[in-house]
Amino acid sequence: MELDEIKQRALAHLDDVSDLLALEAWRVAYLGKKSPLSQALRSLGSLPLEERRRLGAQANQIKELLEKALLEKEAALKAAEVAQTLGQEGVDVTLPGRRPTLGRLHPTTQMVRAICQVFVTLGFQVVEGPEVEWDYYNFEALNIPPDHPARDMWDTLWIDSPERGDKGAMLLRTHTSPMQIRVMERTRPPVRVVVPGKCYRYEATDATHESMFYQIEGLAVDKGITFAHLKGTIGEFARRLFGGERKIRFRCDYFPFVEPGVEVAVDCFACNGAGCRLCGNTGWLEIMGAGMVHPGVLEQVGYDPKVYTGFAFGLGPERVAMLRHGIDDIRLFYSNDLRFLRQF
Ligand code: FA5
Repeated sequence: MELDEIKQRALAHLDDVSDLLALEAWRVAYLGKKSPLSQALRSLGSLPLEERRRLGAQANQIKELLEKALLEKEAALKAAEVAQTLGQEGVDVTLPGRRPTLGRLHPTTQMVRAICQVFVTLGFQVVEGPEVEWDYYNFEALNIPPDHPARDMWDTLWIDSPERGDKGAMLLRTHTSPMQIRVMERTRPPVRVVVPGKCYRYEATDATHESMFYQIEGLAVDKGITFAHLKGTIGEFARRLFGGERKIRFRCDYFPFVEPGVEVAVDCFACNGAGCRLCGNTGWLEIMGAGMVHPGVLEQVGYDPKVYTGFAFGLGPERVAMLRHGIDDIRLFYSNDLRFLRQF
């Protein structure tokens, strides 16, 4: 077969190729070892020199041309295949994208941050501490020895641990007050800290009690700190968070690690103080315990109670969030109902 004829036939045949399988057959037929072109190239050796040169150059030119045409056809067939698949799957690239679902902070986290922010602007530093504690920090160093009746105030979840050093048994902290000791142990006065974190109590849940909840501890120790500083700080905090119209009540309360001790309550938002299910018909919602740091506690950490005095408080951010948003059941916070959580 004439070289020119081989070329014409190959190109004409290539036009009819419509898939990759047929293209492979074409390659074998026109560029394979047994193809007329390969045979022509092989037979060149038997020709006279002049003719060998002329036909050799022509045959190589055709080979290059066919190889190029093969690559182009392959690319075109692959592109057509992709376009067809997209068409079948109904992909419409002009459609607007699907908006990804955005997460958000849990209402307790939002509240904890807002409360800490108020205290930061009042000069307090934010620190955190362990949720798994030693008896020593949770009770003993806070003036609550093993057989003290005040232990009944905190229904404790004890941890059965083989380790039992000089700090007593292991437990889940029932309040954030152990951090008062941990902070004072490693700091010289003045001290001004707030400590947010989770606490655990083995108690029945109701509209205002959870077995896992947050507290924010506050501690200020310096020369000349009085009860007036405590009242002023808490009053300022309550005004910033609840506005001027909510009433704040300080009442005597007992905590072994403060003297005197108080319970701070805000008038109930749900009934405006008239009494309802939420406030247990008292008209008030307790949000924190507080008081002047007990001299025995200061001595325990090596502070001289004749030189230094201080105040401390422990407040419940869920209770504050309930007051702020009008939530009437604390159990909603941790029952993972997105209809509730999405509102914040
Ligand atoms: C204490 O835990 C003391 N450590 C607070 C304190 C700190 C007093 C420093 C003096 C000085 P109490 O058990 O009252 O106190 O808890 C303090 C606050 O934590 C409560 O006012 C309430 O807001 C919150 N709280 C307590 N128990 C629960 C609970 N089961 N569920 C939700 N919040 C709670």
